[in-house]
Amino acid sequence: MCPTPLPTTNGHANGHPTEEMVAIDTSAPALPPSLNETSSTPQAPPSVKSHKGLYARPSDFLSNTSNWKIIESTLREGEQFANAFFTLETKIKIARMLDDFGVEYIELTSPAASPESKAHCEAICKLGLKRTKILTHIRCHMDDARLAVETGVDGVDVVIGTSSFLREHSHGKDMTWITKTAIEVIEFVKSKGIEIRFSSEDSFRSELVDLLSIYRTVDKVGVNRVGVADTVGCADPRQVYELVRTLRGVVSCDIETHFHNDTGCAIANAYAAIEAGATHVDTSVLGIGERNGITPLGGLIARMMVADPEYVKSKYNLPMLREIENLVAEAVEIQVPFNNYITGFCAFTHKAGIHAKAILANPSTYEILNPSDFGMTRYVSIGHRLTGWNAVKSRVEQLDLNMTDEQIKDATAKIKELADVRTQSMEDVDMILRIYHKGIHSGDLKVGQSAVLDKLLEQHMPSRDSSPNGKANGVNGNGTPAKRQRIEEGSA
Ligand code: HCA
Ligand code: CU
Repeated sequence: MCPTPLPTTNGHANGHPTEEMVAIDTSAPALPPSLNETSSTPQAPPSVKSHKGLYARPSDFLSNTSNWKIIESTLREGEQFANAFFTLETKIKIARMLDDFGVEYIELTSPAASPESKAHCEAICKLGLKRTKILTHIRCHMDDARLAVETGVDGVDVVIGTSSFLREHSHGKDMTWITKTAIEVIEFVKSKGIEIRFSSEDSFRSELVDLLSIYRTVDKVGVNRVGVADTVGCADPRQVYELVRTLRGVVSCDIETHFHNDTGCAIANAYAAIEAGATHVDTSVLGIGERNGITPLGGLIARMMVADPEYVKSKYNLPMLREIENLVAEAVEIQVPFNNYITGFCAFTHKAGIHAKAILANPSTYEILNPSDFGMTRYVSIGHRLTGWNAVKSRVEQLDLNMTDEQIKDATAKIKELADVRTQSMEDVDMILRIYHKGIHSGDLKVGQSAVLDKLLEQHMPSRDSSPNGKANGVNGNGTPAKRQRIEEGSA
C-alpha cells in the first residue's frame, strides 16, 4: 500500500451543485467553431465538415478512430496498482458497471496468480454480463493456459517478454522457445473455442525483426489479436504510429495496444495506435496499474470524443463514467485527480473574464467537449480578480435582480476590488449584488459611489473577513474551490 492513503472523498463539486457555483446552460453543444451552425466563424471546407471527426485527413486510410474497442483492464492491470486490493464484491461491482458502461471486454487477473484470483475469475464469468466479454491474462505457458480455459472466460490474453532485457533478466527464454510455446498455447486455447490474443511484453524495446516474425507466425496460427505493449512507458506517438502501421501490413488479425504512462504519453500513444490501424486499446479506470499506470478509460474517451463523437456516444454510457471512477477511487483509496479528464472538479469550470464572456455567448469557444454528454455541469467562476461583468450579469439575471449594464459593471468593479484582497465566495458575491441592487433602488446609492457602497457593505456584511486568509480563500477541505459559481441551467 502507498504510505499515506488519501481520503476517499474526491472533492468533486460537479454534480453536487453548491451555492458557490454558477452552472450555465449545458444544452448548447460544444462543437468546434467550424462545425457549429450558430458560430459566426467562417465554415470549414466541405471535406472537413462532412467527416465525422474534427481533424481527419483524407490520407487517414489506416485510421480506426471510428471503429475501435476497449479492453478494460482495471481488474487485471489495475490490480497491479500499489493501492489495489479488490474483494470479490468490489470486482463484481466494477465488472457490472463496466458492462453497463459498454466496454467490449474486461480483462481479469490470471487464475494462476492465486487461488482467490481463480475463484474470482470463475465467479465473474458466471455473472452473465450483458455485453462485455471476459478475458483473463496469462503468461505464455501451458500450465496457465490450462487453468485459464477452465474458468469460463470468453478469451485469453497471452503475454511474454520479447525484449532482450526481459529475455535475459526475466524469463530467460530465447525467441525459438517463445515461438514454439506460443504456437502450443494458441492452438490449445483455440481448440477450446474461445478467443486468443498473443502479446509481446516490452514491445518497444524488442528487436523489430523478432516482433514481426513472431506476430506473423501467431497470425498464421490463427490468433484473434496480436498485442503491442509499451510496458515501461518509453514509447512516443510517432514510434507507436510507425510500429503499428508496420504491423498492420504484416498481420491480418486485430491489433491490441497497451500503453504505460511513465512519461505521460499513454493517451496520445493509444490515439496514435488507433490512427495507425490498431483495433483495441487497453485501459483502466483512472489509469491505475503498475507504477503510475496505463491509458485511463476517461482520458481515452475524452480523446476519442474529439475524433468521432457520434461513435463514442453510440457505444458508451458516458454519464456513468463519473460513477465508475468514484467507485474505483474509493476502492483503491485515492482521490479523483483535480485535473482529471471530463470528471476532474475543474474540467468544465471557466474563470477568466474573457473566457466567461465567450462561454456565455457560445460554449464551443472554450470547450472541445460538452459537459452534458457526460452528465456534467459547466461552471463559471466569478468571485475573483479576473472576473468580468458579463459573467456577473449572468448571476444578476439568475438572482432576478433588476440592474442595468452600467450598474452591473459598477458592481463588478467592487467585486474585483474586494477580490484583489481575497477571492470572494459565492455567498459574498450574491450579497454584494443584493446590497448594490437594494442601494440603487432605495436611492441610497448611485453608480460610481464606491465609498457609499463600502458603507452599505459594512452595514450589511459586518462579519466579513477581508483578510487574504479569510474563509473563502483558495480551495476548501474537499478540494473544491470555494469561489466557483454555478449558473442555473438556461439562465445564461
Ligand atoms: C506487465 C504486463 C503487461 C502486459 C500487457 C499486455 C505490460 O508488465 O505487467 O498483455 O499486452 O505492460 O507489458 O501489463
Ligand atoms: Cu501493463
